[in-house]
Amino acid sequence: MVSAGLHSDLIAAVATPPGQGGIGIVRLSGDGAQSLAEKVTQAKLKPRTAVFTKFFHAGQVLDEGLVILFQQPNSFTGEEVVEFQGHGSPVVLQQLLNTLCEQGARLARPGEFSERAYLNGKMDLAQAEAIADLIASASATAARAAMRSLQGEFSARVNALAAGLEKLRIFVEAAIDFPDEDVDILADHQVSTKIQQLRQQLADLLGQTQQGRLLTEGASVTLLGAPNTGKSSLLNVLAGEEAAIVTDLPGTTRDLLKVDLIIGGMPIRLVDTAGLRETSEQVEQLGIERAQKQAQLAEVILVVVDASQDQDIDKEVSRLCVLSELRVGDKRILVVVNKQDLVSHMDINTTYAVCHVSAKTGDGMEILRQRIQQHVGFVAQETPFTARARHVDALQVASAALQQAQYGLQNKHETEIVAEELRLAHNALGEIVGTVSADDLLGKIFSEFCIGK
Ligand SMILES: Nc1nc2c(ncn2[C@@H]2O[C@H](COP(=O)(O)OP(=O)(O)O)[C@@H](O)[C@H]2O)c(=O)[nH]1
Ligand SMILES: [Mg+2]
Repeated sequence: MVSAGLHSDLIAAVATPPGQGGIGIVRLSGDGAQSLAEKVTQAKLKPRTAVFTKFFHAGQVLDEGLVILFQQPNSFTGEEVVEFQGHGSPVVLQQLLNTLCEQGARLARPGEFSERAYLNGKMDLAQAEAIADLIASASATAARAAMRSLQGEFSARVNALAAGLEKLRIFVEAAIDFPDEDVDILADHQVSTKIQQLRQQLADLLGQTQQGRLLTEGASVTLLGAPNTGKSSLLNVLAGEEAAIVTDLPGTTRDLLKVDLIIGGMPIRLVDTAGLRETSEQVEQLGIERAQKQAQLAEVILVVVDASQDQDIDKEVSRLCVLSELRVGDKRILVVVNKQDLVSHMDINTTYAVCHVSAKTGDGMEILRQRIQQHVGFVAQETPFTARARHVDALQVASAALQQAQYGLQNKHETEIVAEELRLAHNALGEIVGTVSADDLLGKIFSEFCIGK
């Protein structure tokens, strides 16, 4: 971990969202924050005490408001921090920021306050990420889960596993360093049992982490089907607004149309696409190519068919799969039989997951929402914490390494391999919380934050 001293040049940023508001906050962090703030306010600041004062620039009053000093290390960043709470005018806040920058501060990069909090040991990496997740949370469920991550519940689970792994590594490394010991430590069932236990705990954590990732990052769902089956109508009903143009002319939708919605607390990006058919029309053909690409990327593909067309569903879906270059039987497919209002009976035979709806009457839409949720694999009503794809990847790396370690153990001559795989698993866990981290990883994580966080 980098020491505080290396990173304490003075940084400043507007911490409240852009636009007008009752209050606007400028945050200042680093060595000399107090003396700069006292110069700008001509007031004497006391730690954790709100001081009502004017903010000056070149003898002129810019604004007035509250100023609060937080002394090192008892602040968000762990450095000397001052918060200026003025009026929420973008112009005035910018002027205050300019004043601070003219007198020794510089503009903070996105996420730099959180990055410093991490570098100064105020929180680990997963907790810092949880701040961004909390700010971006799209539902109350996601916000609660992000808060639990921020409080360290996810990190604690990772750390517990890392501690177990560390103990095991010490044991195994000892076996390598002292090969002449009478007992062959690795032949002992203890190591195998322990690896098995860790694998189980890792699998449990991975399952919950995947749920947490869905809650944070959501899933991409694409509507696909022949023209006029009601894809755009379904998008409008699910979105609760007339986002897409609906007509009875085939070939209306050409561009991809994306709407963000929440289903069961989970963010979903729903994408409407051009109807699949053979066409010589150039623009429509380009739209169809986009539809194909989008379907490749989707986590769930809603293949929409028209109930009033008397057809073999499996055959129709296969035909659409060929048209869109998908594998027949693709597990991501959920067949949506639309226009149920036009048929009196339901006699449908298909090997796909299927759902009957009417975009016109709204029948079956609630079940469709549930099916989408199930198909994405989102099950937990109350997900214990938020997580990211990065965390899922790291846990998968750890899991694969433990499996390799177990193979190595079965082959008694591979003590070094067991040790190496355990080290890889341990490292992967360290990357999640940031005890093991590459600089480019940090840069990538914090650059996704907004400025002032
Ligand atoms: N009766 C009935 N008509 C529908 C339903 N859904 C869509 N339509 C009609 O089908 C036509 C094509 O709909 P649209 O959403 O544009 O289909 P798309 O080409 O797949 O996007 C329009 O005239 C819609 O009003 C439905 O559930 N029942
Ligand atoms: Mg359409």
